Amino acid sequence: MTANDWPYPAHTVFNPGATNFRGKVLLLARVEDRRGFSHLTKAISEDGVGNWQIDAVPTMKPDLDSHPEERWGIEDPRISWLGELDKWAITYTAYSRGGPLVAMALTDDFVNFKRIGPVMPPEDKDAALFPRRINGKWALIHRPIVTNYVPGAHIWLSYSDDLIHWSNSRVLMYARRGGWWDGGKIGLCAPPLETAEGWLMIYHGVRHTAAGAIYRLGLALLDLEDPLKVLRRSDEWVFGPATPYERQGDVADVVFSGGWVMDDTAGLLKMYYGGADTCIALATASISDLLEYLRKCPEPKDEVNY
Ligand code: BMA
Repeated sequence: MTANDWPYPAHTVFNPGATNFRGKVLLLARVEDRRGFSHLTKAISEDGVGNWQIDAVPTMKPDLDSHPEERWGIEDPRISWLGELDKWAITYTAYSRGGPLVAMALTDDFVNFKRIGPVMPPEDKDAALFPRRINGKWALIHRPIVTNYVPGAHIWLSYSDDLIHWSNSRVLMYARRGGWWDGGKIGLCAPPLETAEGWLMIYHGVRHTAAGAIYRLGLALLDLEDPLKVLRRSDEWVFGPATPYERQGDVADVVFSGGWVMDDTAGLLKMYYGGADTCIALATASISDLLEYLRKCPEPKDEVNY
């Protein structure tokens, strides 16, 4: 989908969250208006490929009266189904005057949203919840940025009893350095997916070049009961900008995924992503291929030498 498919004027549509919803696929797209601010709008499809039914008006707009931290828009949602609460949690970037932060909202119908509000202060984004408690706690992956001291944008994990208060924060995965495809800056893409072998994690890595940044995706596998234990991490990226709609647009050479849905009968993972911050695209992979690939990836014992 592009802005041309949208039922109301929009500059770009990209970086959607995704979930299975009442037997269909639901995307919550980031829609950027001509001021430059984003809101979220849902699109629903029977097969997750075509014939998208898009809301005629924005589904979730910044709520400036109660949530001034949403002043410059809400961006890049991730959707996690929380079976325990019978609700979906949406984690998104609220672009505040003090910088981007992680905010959270709950819904059971994608019509009404109950905001929990900011859960991580700036600068922090690329957050998603695990779908269930782990050892009695909710767990959130997020990506703060450090500009002084030791620069780098690494992926962190924090825990909570109530989804509101977060603590026990630890680095889950360091960005590599130097020439690596994920040297300097990494961030979670879609929410972690539970498999028999571990939590499947997909993340973006940014490589800064003379022509600008390249956003590509890599894979990792986390221990089911202690996700801080990274069992596998791909040395190589597995998905990068290749087609014209990934290479050209508002921000060239970007693939950025916020959601995937699993088709259990076909064993197929459908990954929805933004191309060049301008369109929404779909890529599929067989889950068994991904796990087989990860089994051959190294155990990341050697992080200090990245
Ligand atoms: C990141 C996020 C994404 C965007 C990407 C590339 O920092 O803001 O929304 O797709 O940059 O521009």
